Amino acid sequence: MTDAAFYSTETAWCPGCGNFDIIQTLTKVLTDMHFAPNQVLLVGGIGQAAKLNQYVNANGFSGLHGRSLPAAVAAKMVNQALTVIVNTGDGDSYGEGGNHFLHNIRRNVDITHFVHDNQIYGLTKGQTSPTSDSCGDSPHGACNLSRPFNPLLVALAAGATFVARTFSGHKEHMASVMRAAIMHQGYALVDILQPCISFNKVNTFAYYKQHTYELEAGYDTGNLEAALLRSMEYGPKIPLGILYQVTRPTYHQQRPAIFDETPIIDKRVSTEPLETLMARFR
Ligand SMILES: Cc1ncc(C[n+]2csc(CCOP(=O)(O)OP(=O)(O)O)c2C)c(N)n1
Ligand SMILES: [Mg+2]
Repeated sequence: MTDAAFYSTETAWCPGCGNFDIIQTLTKVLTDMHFAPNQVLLVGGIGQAAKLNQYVNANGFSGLHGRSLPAAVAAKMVNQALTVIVNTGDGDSYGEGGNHFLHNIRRNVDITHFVHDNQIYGLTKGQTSPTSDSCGDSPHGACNLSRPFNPLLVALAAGATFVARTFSGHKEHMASVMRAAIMHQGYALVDILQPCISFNKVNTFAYYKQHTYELEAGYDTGNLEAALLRSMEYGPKIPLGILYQVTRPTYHQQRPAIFDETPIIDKRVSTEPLETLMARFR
């Protein structure tokens, strides 16, 4: 199978948008990992990034704004055989979906969360998002009078078992991080720096190229303190790579009585006890 099996070309994205690099890389990774389209569920909320599932030939679900994670978690709970991947924006994930972000991390459900972080509300034409730079650093265009949100630091503090960052302009790096995140057992967050060429004139392709660096070979992904320090590097130099990865029991593994090898959707449910009960009220 080629990645064309996953990819359909009609999109509503602006020519040059970083979302194209993300969709091309993701479909290639899924193909290289030998997934068939029916084995994958792609989930989004609302926004330009969130539309990705509508352009890929796999199972898809578009939820309400900020509600991609509850939908993804629910799907995984009833069908653990599915590979569930969320693709959605920084606004959808960290703003409107902030509470779901925090508490679904704690559950460690085995899903992958790719946040297309263009540091702006793209679909609604350029308002400030939680990750927009502070107005002190970036007084032009959308900027935060509030303190910018640090998703990697928050995810680490909430107990995420896989925390990474990549850049849509480095396709090979993005592919390797995506692959590792999909293979990870448990919740995996990948914050993908992504230029919004129409509305974010500060955090451009050139800006990310200049301001990012890859974690050095030998970096210890099991060291939480080191990961916390790297997650706070956001300014002249932003680290790219897997900041943290540990093995911890997933939501399913902690509840073996409910989640055995047969997914809930394949379990036969007998209505007999219910019918007997209802018969008493007739
Ligand atoms: C409940 C609700 N509030 C607000 C909106 C308007 N709205 C649609 S998309 C969006 C922001 C999307 O930003 P982001 O998640 O960063 O995605 P991007 O378009 O940048 O990829 C907002 C505020 C909405 N559709 N529903
Ligand atoms: Mg955005």
